[in-house]
Amino acid sequence: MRSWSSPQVPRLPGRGLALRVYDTAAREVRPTEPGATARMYVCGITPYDATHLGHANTYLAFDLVNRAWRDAGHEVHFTQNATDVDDPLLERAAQTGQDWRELAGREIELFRTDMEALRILPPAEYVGVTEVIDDVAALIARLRDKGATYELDGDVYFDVDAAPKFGAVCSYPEERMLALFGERGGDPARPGKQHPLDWLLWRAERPGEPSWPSPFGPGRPGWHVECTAIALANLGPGFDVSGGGSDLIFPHHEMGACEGHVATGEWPFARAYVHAGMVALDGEKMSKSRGNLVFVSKLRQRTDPMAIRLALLAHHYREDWEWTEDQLGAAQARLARWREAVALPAGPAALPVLARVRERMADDLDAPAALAALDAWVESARSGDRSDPDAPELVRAIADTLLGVEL
Ligand code: 5CA
Ligand code: ZN
Repeated sequence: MRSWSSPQVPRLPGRGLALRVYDTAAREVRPTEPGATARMYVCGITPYDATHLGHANTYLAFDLVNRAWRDAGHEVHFTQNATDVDDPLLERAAQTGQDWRELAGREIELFRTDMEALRILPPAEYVGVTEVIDDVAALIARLRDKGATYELDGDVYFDVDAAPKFGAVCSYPEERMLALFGERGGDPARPGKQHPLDWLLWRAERPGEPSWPSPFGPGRPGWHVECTAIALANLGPGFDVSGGGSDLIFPHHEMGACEGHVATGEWPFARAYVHAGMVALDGEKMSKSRGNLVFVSKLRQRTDPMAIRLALLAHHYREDWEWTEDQLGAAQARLARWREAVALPAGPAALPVLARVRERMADDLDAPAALAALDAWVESARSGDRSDPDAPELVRAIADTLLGVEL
């Protein structure tokens, strides 16, 4: 489906450093080592109740990856899905008496508008799951041919014992896996399964639910295999970064990695698993099911989206943090100070700022330190250091290119 439009990204003098990020699977910060084209898959929204600040925080993190790679001289091939058919979406549509397709379409459109306003670079492919059901079914058939599946009352399951790498992404003990699987859409207690952690690949048609034809009969795909199929079809195995919020580590990215491995025989499925922290409100993770949400579209009615972006950038992407209104005020004040400073006819030399921001961002996307480097330049400019007439323009470009903040 349609992606969203891209902001301009100015070229900076010189070249950015090789990006290092925290890889959940390796449990350490490691260099990304992409080829000429870096490949990234970021899990998209389930389109109801979009776009809240938790979503925005996660997509901003991967936008910083995208920008750092480009600055380092890579092309970036970025793919994202929208989970436009799934249990919670269908439940919400039923509760509110809406057509599920209309609900999904409206929320996806709102998401696009929010992403554009936040200057998030768009994916080359923005893929709705309902557009590619045949591809997903073909991947399930491949898994079946490898002997990794079984049927239960017409549904198709992945047999966890057929996945030699199971656990390699999350490194969680089985007890924790079982608890999270139950909380995050899995069915550990379903009678008849061979193992409680076996996961659904194809759900046979139920009365009143949408369904598509497939080699396994009419039905719809399970969640994890959708992203695996979309990533494989667009990026191929061994892509550079698989991304999402930390609530996707298990089961979603663990199970997706196993599907990719068993289907292709190649490991790793993604070379790095990168996860953003969770944004909370009133002491709890912001989530659609709890309803404790702050929407980007609501905030945009009363503030510049660049202030929203700055408020998010003030937290390291891996931090779990709580949204409070005063953070928006602080970001608005920072934005105003920065804009005032880059409007001056000259300022202190900015090449050292560029070097510092590049260095900090290449080290696992240390945006708070990058903001501090720009703050320091802004304070010197405001207090009268006017030695370099080219500096304000360069600072404007640094903020835009590397942080996505338009001044
Ligand atoms: N459609 C699936 C991924 S295939 C999904 O998780 N959708 S979602 O709408 O629930 O979340 C979209 C993205 O936002 C995911 O990467 C998720 O990890 C992230 N996310 C959700 N809630 C928060 C939160 N409170 N803080 C930070 N990120 C969040
Ligand atoms: Zn996903």
